[in-house]
Amino acid sequence: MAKTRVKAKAKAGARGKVRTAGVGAGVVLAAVLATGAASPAGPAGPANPAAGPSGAADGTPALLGGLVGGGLDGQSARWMRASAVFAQAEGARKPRAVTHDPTLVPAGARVRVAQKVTGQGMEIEAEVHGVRPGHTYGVHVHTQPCGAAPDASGPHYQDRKDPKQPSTDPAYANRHNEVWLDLTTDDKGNGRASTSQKWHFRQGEARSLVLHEHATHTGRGEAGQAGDRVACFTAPFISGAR
Ligand SMILES: [Cu+2]
Repeated sequence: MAKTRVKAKAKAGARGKVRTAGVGAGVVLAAVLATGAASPAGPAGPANPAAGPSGAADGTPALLGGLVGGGLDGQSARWMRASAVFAQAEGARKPRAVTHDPTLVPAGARVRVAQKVTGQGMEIEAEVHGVRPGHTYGVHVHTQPCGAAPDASGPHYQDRKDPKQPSTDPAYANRHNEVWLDLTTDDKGNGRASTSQKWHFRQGEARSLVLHEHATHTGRGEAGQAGDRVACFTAPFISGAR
C-alpha cells in the first residue's frame, strides 16, 4: 500500500514539481520523502524512528520525517521539496537535472531533495533512485545552477567563505561549513543522506545539488574534493530570509 503511494509521488516528481509549504503541508512532505515509511497519520504523526524506512539505502534514518513527528519546532518551519529526472544536456537543451556521466548517473535516474528551515538552522535530505548500485557518491550544495558543462555549478556553498578559492582548506571545506550529503547506494541504486546546519543559506547563493564520482575528501589540500562532477540538480533552496 505504501509502495503505491510512493510511486504516485515519484511520478509527480518526474514532472518537475517544486513546492514550498508551511508546516501543515510539511508534515505530509516529510512523510512522502521518507520513502517506504509508514503512512502519515495526521499532523501529530507517530514518532516511530524504530520502524525505519525500508527504502533507505544505508540505514540512514529519515531525519526530516522523524523531526516532524516530534512536532516540537513546527511553528516557524518552512519547507522546500523538489525532485527531477536526470537527462543529458543536448545542444541548447539544459535539463533541471543533468547527468555528466551516464555510467554513474544514467538518464532516467531520479533525485529528490527536501529542506526544512527553522529559526535554529536547517536540515536537508537528498535521495537518489536508479543510479549505480553499491556506489558512494560525494554530494554537495553548490552555488550556481547546473549547466551543460560540469563546472557550471560553481564552487561549494560555504557559510564562512574561504578567501582562497578553490577552497581545499579543512578549516572551510568541511561538513559543518558546507553542505555535504555523501551517500552510498543499495543494490538497486537507491540512496539517501541527510544533514543539519545551525545556519541558513544566503539568498540566491545555494543553487544546485551536485553528485561527484566518489566520497568527499577531508584532508588538507584536498578537503571538499570528491572527483569529477557526474550529475547536477538545479534545486530551489530557500534562505533564512522571510
Ligand atoms: Cu561538490
